[in-house]
Amino acid sequence: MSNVIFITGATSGFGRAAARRFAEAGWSLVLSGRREERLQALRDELAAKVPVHIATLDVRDAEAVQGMVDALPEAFRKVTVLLNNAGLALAPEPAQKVALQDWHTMIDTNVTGLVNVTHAVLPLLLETGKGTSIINIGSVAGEWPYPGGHVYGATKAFVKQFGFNLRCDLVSTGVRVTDIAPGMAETEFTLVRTKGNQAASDALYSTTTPLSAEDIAEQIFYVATLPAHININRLEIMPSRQAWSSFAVDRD
Ligand code: NDP
Ligand code: 8X3
Repeated sequence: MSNVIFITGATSGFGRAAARRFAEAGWSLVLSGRREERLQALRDELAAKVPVHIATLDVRDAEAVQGMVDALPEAFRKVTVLLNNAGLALAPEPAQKVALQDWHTMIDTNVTGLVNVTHAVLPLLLETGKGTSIINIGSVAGEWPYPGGHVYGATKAFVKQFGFNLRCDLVSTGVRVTDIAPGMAETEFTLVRTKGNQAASDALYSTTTPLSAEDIAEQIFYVATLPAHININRLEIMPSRQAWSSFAVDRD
């Protein structure tokens, strides 16, 4: 029986690239996201190579998440990797200008959604046992503050700490936990963050060399396929053309 990866947010960016990378290696795929037509297109692309199960899912809906996991066909229940990737940033402006709803949407998706999926899939990982992994997509924003990061960075700090705490409880179970924390990567992330501003997205990425979705998929694959006795706790990855900046100081 082949390994199974369960991916949230498989319709775009890192999630879609990961689906392609794991398919190349013969893994069975459980692909979820809200945009059904994209899931269907990805299944059409990959189903000739590997078994693919698709499910439209909003990770914010705990009942729907549990229902989807309960309804997984037998061939997809022996989950080897849970890739908690679905997430988003909104409102890249100062905190004092941000609508409360945008903060809620980030918390509901990046925190509550990730917790919903982890809680529902964990029993399957425990059943599979040794060598399985929960791979959470955090961010450099979970470690390093920057202007406009407000709740987004805070949700990714939650992702990191939740993963570390999970490790403490899962240490004897064979289930590994990793926080993969990318820096700037060109996906639909900025298009979503700016609510559809393609010019802003192009401007951010076009004058530097960002990470690609495939770069991160390769790191996910690396972490997932390490020998069972190795756990990478946190993997922070930036483009070589991105680094930290100096502290902001308010002056007279
Ligand atoms: P994309 O916008 O390209 O992909 C985001 C994915 O998340 C989509 O597949 C989207 O699917 C899914 N998603 C969003 N909201 C929900 C929801 N409520 N329920 C289910 N799925 C959802 O961005 P990335 O690939 O860049 O983002 C993936 C992860 O990486 C996110 O957690 C992001 O925070 C993180 N990240 C991104 C970085 C970057 O610079 N790109 C850097 C560091 C971290 P759909 O809309 O179909 O539901
Ligand atoms: C987002 C990455 O570089 O915009 O998670 O903070 S960055």
